[in-house]
Amino acid sequence: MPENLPIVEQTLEQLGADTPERVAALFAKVRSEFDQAVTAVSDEVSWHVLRDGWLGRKAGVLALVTDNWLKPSGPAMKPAVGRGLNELRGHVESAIEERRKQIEAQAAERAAAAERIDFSLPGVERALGTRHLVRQTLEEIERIFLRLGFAVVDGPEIETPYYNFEALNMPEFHPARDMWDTFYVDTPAPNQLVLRTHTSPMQIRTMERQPPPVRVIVPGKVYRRDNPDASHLFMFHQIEGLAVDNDITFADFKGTIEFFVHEFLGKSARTRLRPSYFPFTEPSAEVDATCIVCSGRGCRVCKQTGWLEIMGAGMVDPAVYGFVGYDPKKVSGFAFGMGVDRLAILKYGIDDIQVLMQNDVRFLRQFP
Ligand code: FA5
Repeated sequence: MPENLPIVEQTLEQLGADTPERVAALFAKVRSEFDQAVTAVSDEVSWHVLRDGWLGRKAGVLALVTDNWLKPSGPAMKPAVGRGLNELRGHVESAIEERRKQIEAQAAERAAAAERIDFSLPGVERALGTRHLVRQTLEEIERIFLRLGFAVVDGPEIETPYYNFEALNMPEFHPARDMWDTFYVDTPAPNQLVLRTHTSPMQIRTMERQPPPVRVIVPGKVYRRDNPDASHLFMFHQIEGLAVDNDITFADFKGTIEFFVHEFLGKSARTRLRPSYFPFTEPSAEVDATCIVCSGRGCRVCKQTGWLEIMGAGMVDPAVYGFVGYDPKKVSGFAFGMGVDRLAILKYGIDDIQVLMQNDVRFLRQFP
């Protein structure tokens, strides 16, 4: 109950209101108190206080007027009191309702103003993403081989042992399978699947699909159970190369690789071939490039040798042609498989291959 309205705590008798005029004067006083109170209401909270103070069932002003003025009054005064009370109630209820609408409208207006867009404000600058360094390297290598007339093809990352091993001249139990520590997919025995350990299965799939001549590169992910260290990942990228035609020689291979290394690492980079072994090439070689971190002087990245191995390669073993229906007496060719992640760290002088997979934006931002 509003503090400045003690009159509603008293009866009409106590107030000495014994004529309809005096009663009307009392109602007028109450009404003017209310009018002041309702204009002072400015928000939802003070509106609730006003409503409870005036319309509250037990202690609201109107309830007190009913209890203290109307109920105790005798038949002579009752009609005047009743009329006064009805008028007051009608006025109070409609004014309170009116005020509620005003307050709601004001709140809605404020919310709309807060949402209004100021087109003159400067925009929020969003950092543009960049292609990952490995992807950039893949694409750069692709461009070099596209210029040499190679086509780019894709292949599945989940392979059958037939393509990953057998057709590459490694029958079951062939010891060379141990060269690649393999992830096996959990499938029932006769339908064994592996995560490809290299991109070489695509040599077979490509030759199965088309007659010679073939000139393709195959970029993609490969998987091995290798322990990660500064030069090893268990998921990395290779680019397979395959060129098969009537009279391709080892000299063609050397020329192609030298061209590639000069384009990719620069004219001062040199290559060397070391004899090696792969079941699907004969002869086989490993290709080293001069370490560009130390220009061949020897450093941590090249383990003090001055050279970094960048690919395995060789002339396609005639036995492989048997798996794809090519005539080994008519065709010859070379194949190679290069480690893209290794080439990326070599080119950019990164001393730990694992940063390529950590996706630390502070690292990635250095290669816009
Ligand atoms: C192969 O995978 C053969 N398929 C390559 C090949 C293709 C030979 C065609 C002949 C003809 P190798 O296991 O050496 O070979 O891997 C090729 C390259 O992949 C390596 O030179 C190296 O650059 C890269 N590499 C190998 N293991 C890892 C690894 N754990 N992490 C990152 N790069 C690797």
